[in-house]
Amino acid sequence: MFGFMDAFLKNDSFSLQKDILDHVEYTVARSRFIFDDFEAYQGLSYSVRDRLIERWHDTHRYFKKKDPKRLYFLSLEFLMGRSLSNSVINLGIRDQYADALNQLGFEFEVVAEQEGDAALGNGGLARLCACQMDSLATLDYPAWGYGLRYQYGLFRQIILDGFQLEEPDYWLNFGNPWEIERVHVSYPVKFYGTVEEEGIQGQTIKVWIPGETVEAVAYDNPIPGYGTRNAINLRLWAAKPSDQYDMESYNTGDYINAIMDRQKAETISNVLYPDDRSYQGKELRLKQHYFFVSASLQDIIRRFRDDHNNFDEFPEKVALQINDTHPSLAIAEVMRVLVDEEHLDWSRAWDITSRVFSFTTHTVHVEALEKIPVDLLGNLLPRHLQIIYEINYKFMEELKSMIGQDYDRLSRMSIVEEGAVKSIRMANLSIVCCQIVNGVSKVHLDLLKERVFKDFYELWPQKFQYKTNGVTQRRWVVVSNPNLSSLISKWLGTESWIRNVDLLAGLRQHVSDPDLQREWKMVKKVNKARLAEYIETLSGIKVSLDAMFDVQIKRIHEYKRQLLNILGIIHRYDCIKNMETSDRRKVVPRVCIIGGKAAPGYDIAKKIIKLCHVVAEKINNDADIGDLLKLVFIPDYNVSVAELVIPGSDLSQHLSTAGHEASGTGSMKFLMNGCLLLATADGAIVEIMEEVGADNMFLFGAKVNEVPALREKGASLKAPLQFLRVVRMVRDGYFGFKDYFKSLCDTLEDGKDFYLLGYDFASYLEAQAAADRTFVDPEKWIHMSILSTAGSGKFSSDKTIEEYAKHTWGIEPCKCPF
Ligand code: 26V
Repeated sequence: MFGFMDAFLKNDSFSLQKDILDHVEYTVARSRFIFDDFEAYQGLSYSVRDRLIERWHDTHRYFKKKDPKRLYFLSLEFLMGRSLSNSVINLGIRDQYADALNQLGFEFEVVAEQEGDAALGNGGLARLCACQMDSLATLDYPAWGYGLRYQYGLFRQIILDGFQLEEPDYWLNFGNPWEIERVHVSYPVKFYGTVEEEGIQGQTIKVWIPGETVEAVAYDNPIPGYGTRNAINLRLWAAKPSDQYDMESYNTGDYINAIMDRQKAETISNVLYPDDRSYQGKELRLKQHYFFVSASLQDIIRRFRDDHNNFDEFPEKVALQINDTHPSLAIAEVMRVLVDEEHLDWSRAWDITSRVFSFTTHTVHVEALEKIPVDLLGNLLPRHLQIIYEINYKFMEELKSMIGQDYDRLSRMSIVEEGAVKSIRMANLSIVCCQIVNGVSKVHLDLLKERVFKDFYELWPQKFQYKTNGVTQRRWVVVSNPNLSSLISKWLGTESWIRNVDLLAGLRQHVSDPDLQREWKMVKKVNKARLAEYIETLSGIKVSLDAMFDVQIKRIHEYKRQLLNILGIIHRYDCIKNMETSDRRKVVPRVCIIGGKAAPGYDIAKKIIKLCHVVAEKINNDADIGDLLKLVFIPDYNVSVAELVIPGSDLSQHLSTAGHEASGTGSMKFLMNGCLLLATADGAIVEIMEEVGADNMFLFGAKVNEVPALREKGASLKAPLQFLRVVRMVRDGYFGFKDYFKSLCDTLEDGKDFYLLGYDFASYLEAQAAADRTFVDPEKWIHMSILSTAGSGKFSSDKTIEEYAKHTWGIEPCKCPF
């Protein structure tokens, strides 16, 4: 008899080999007798995809049968990185695949290296979503991710003569085995036009007569959980021309131009905006937002309607998470559907809408909050603008009844900002509508309450919560640091920590065991060797494995203070140069590694990259210095570079001026990998201190509550002499490019040093000296390193997701049986 389970694909080595070869031959269309590493990657990936699809189908059939409340996670950005290793590990068949590949004459690691990164996001916010998707799948939550399928992901960073250049990331060039195109899942998305009034059953209703239609086509990306059969979906939308245009095209008589016009529709999902600093009112960007929101909501509502016909049940069955304000047009869109299409009265529609949405903000920077010019919105989405005005009118009335005629406060809280460019404040819209507004760390919530959203907090304190960010230990330890992963499992006597991260704390009881310490050190050494090899291939620089590998990798921003790091390196260089040769023996050798992209229009950030290169050039070629100090800039930092660099680092730096980093998640990845942190007490670092103990880290700098008063002091806040000296070296052209660096040095002058590099410099150097002292005591260092990993459990995205599920979304696990 052919049983149900027999229908599943088999995972023995022979079946896997056959599947890989079949895909090489029939999907990739290469001969099964001659194919290269890349074709092996393709064949392998398609065979993994088949297995993902099986689980995906079962999971969705099961969700449909059980009809639990579902979470829909809306984000304009997801930084997924590579999928192959993560997928086979989560499916529990990595070793079987490695063996099958071996039999075919290939090596798993080499084949996995063929995959490019899916970089559909800028930085922290986008990678967080990727980690959270992994946790949602692993913890069996009935969740969907929705995003945009950009054809061009985040630009590739090229370094030419030390300057950053941007190249397009046409990541789909070589195909993408991880997605499934759903030609039949598509929705029309409308733009422009006018709003008219119509009478229906004695009532006047508003009717939007759109002027342009674009089709949104779904591409599904299965996300497998670890240790479960569940595989959830990340559905990304691509824009295609709509058929509804055809008649018009024929009528114009200009066939070729009509086709070209239709083609323009595709530009909507063409490119990811690479600036994560401030929102510029660009029509294309707004179009992207609405395109994404409209398609996702049509899909969500269609699914809801399959089993329900009363929208009062909507909040019981649906949770909509808006990731930052970028998807917040969804609020107006749900209102439009309920009022205009479902003909619910306004207050019933508002009651439903305000119970489905929750909102997480990822910044403390007021200038990064989205503001959409009213003219732009009114032209592109006239009905939505009316709805937002109506929401605001009702909110203002309610507010007046609560706080009276305090016009300053009313205007601060208004969704509509008056001024030279009248705009819609999307954060205000989101706060007014959502029952829960989340920050991403404890400190972030404090800042939201005291500064960014103070007025709202005073009005609705109960709305404001925080869920400390987390990262997935599956990707950041199991996939990227397999040696450490095996070591942890060996010492804990179980692999269960991969799902139950609290178990990591069990390492504490072995922290003084010399065997663990030796093995721990060995793992680090192997990872450092791998990183050193990578550095040599990239830059030709040979680095010593005995040196401390000191790393700062993240987007380049003034507030993240890569400049402080570089000035510290110049200081170190200067000290070594001025030392007696005999004293140089006492210097702790360092390899300083910096990596990160600057937004293409961010001039100062680009200068910081150039400064790093000229300083590196000088130091690395100075025969006096040798192995005592090296500086390496790693170009084109992305998720897979992080996977290589993090396991191989000893120390990592998180230098944001206190009060500027909402959370920070890079620090958590280093922590899990046993790298020590040198950091300011900012964002989630404050909570990391609570978990691993301040004496297991190197902390420095002004505290969050000290920063405003320090800024008040302005020019009277004098920087220390060492600081003035290194800045002067740059200013005077010691590293060349004197004129070019002038504006960068100007940002550090007394009274202009907004990010307080001068003020924090002395304590930064002290923290660096403490790191040096500790490094020469390897036993102490390893001790701190083990305790870092042991204390990292709280920063797993599993924890974050459980909190969201319980306190924000109200969803329960729905585990698909085998
Ligand atoms: C912001 C903006 C602002 C306006 C226009 C376009 C645009 C595009 C992307 C972004 C995202 C920046 C926000 C971000 O990545 N925040 C980071 O979120 C992390 C996850 O919560 C957090 O750990 C970082 O501290 C925070 O900077």
